[in-house]
Amino acid sequence: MATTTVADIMPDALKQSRYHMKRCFTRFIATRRRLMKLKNLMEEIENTIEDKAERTKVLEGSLGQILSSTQEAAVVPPYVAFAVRHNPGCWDYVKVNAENLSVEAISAKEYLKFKEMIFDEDWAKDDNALEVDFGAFDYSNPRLALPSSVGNGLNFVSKVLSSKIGGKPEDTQTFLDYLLDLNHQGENLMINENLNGVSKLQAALIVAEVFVSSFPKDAPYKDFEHKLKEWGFEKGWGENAGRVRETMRLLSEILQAPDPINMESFFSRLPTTFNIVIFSIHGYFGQADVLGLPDTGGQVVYILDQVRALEEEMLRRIKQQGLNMKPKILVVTRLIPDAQGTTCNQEMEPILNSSHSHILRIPFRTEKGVLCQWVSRFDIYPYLENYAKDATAKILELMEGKPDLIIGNYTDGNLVASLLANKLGVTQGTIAHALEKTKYEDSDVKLKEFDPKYHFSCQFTADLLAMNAADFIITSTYQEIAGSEARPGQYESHTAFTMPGIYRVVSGINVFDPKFNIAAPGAEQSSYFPFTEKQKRFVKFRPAIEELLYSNEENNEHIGLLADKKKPIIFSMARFDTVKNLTGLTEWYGKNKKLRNLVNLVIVGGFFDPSKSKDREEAAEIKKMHGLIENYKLKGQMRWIAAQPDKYRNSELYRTIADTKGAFVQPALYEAFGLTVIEAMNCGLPTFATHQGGPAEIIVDEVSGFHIDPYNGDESSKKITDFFEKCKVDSKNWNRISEGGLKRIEECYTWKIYANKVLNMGSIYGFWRQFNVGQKQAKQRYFEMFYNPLFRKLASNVPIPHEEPLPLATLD
Ligand code: UDP
Ligand code: LCN
Repeated sequence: MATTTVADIMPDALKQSRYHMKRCFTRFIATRRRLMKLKNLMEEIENTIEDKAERTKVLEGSLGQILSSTQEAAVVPPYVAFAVRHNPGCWDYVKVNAENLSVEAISAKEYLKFKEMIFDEDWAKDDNALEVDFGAFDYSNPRLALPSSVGNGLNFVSKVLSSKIGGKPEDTQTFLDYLLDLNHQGENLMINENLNGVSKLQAALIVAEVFVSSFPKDAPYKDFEHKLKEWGFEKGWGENAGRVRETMRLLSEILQAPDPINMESFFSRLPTTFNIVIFSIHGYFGQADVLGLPDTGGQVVYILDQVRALEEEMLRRIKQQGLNMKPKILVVTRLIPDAQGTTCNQEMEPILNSSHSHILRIPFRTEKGVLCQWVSRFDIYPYLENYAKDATAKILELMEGKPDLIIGNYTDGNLVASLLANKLGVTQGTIAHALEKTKYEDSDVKLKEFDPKYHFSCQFTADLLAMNAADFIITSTYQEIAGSEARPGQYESHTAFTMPGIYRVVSGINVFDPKFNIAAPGAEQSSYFPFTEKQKRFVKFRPAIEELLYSNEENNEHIGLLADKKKPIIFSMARFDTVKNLTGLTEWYGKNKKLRNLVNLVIVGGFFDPSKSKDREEAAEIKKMHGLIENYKLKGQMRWIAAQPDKYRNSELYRTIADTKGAFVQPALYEAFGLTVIEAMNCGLPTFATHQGGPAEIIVDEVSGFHIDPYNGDESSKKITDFFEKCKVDSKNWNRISEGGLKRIEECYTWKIYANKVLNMGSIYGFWRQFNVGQKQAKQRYFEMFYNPLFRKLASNVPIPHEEPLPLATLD
């Protein structure tokens, strides 16, 4: 279907089954549902063509192919408009006249209008309704073509850059100007004005390389610094003669005939990044006792581990460059005066196990003063503009100048990062973890229903602005960008969508944009290491863990008992959200007698008194869990432990479960990435994880763990049962999966791999910006046009809590 469109093949396909299709389309029109998902279409087809053999025949061939790739259909009689996704990122839209089955290709815009007709007819018919078209600025930018290359932007950009540098002289000059500009607080690095021409640089490199070769490889830079400086070379080439020579050779080769491998390697050596700012604003951002507080989960773990990894890699690179400056990383978050016993009311906090990284907290300011209490991430928008202003001043003061790289985290952090990066002209990366849009079905077109509670009009606008402003986007998985065969990606869902009454996005983001890069996080390996590394084990936690799992007492930390202490344990740990599906797992276990005989169940999460939860979803889950324990009489085989904030103890808990020859189960209905999955795998604990989202990519089914279907409990619990039955007869089975998991982690999921990739992105996209100056400026203007009249207005509709704010002076 790559060259022929759906509009080309659908007429014939319909003709071949005209009788049945006529009836099906009549039924589509007759049904009261106007926005139909694939499952609804199939149900209607099943009800219309009752004979199975007949139906199978109709659904064979191209008609079946089109229907199975259909994401949804909008029914506006006499038309049924189809949105067909034949490959990740590749969509076709058609409208079919239900009366005569004529087919016509339509644009994304026309399709969106069909949807709007269902929810807001006046808006759909308004010829002057606001349309957003970020694609209009991308005319000159190269794009990836293959769905399989999506998320590999760095590699693509290196290729494009090498062909540019080897091409027009003005592009080579742009490269030279970039090198001439490299400095640290005004001090030149790499080259100075003496080498301001390409041929001058080439000639100097030849002489310098011969000169440096006369020194022993380990001779320090200072031994030959003086001579190099005379020729126009500054510090930054390397710490010793060997390294300097290699870097010079790389540059000579690039200037002679550039190639992407040398480009990437040269850019990874360039001294470009010393100061980084990371915005992670919402939630309780702290280093202890915060996990499990509202809006506070894996993102905090991710940012703190990310900082440590980036700092380590920056220190390594700075040393190799022969420089002695110290890197600085600031994680900028919100200061919450009413800190609920956490450190979130402190302005500055050094990041543990780092030497040069800090948390900087800046309060939310309103007209009346400083906001004391926590606010939900959904209500955060009215404060962000002042926040960005206050943050800018403080960052410039603390860093004694501009940062080299600004990274945003989640919608709020990304918007503030964009405001700051635009203002200061600094390279910007964004991270989303999980975009909210795909979490709630039809959250765009049903805006009127969702907006009062979630303020998605603000959130989707902020997301759209930030993803377009960013120089590069870091994602944890492919599915986050472009989904899977069956399901559109989180970013992909921002390509074309509509919020009736506000605006219609005809081109929001393109998943083939080379700004997308997959850099998966890791788990901090000094805590999460294999259970077999006996000498490293945190033995001091043994008694506490023994008590937690096996004591006969029930208290406010654990309820339920494990009568047979010899059985392996299946273990799960998560926030107590509905989507995490811990109650689902408990029910699967409760129902499966075989599994109950084979293993015990341990769940960590939440707490036991639903009346103490501020979160409606959490309270409902707690009640449900009590009900399940009761109904399935689980006491004796199950232990429910309240949320555990100590990561060191938790790591030992994973390992203790591995000692029992148990398994970790992550049964979420949807999981964006799933840090617990890689934590368990790092500890050598065989893992069963949801196939909905990130874990489907992390685990290779039956090699490094297992995929389970959270919507099919019987099948999933059978898969777990089969594993433990097999382990009983073949003891090697458990080890095979444990080792497979560890191997997978080493190959793909470590913070070292992550930090290396992200710093390379900072360096290469920092240069890539120079080639797109005009386009970037135009986009920035578009950003401002949107931000000023539209986003500000939307944000001003979000209510500010009534509580008395602190007067500003109180915090000084
Ligand atoms: N976690 C924890 N104690 C708990 C529940 C979770 O320390 O009681 C940690 C867990 O070890 C992991 C993070 O919180 O590091 C959860 O991250 P994940 O990506 O699995 O889910 P999220 O909460 O971000 O949706
Ligand atoms: C948010 C989530 O929902 C998880 O799936 C991720 O693992 C976490 O952030 C860290 O990226």
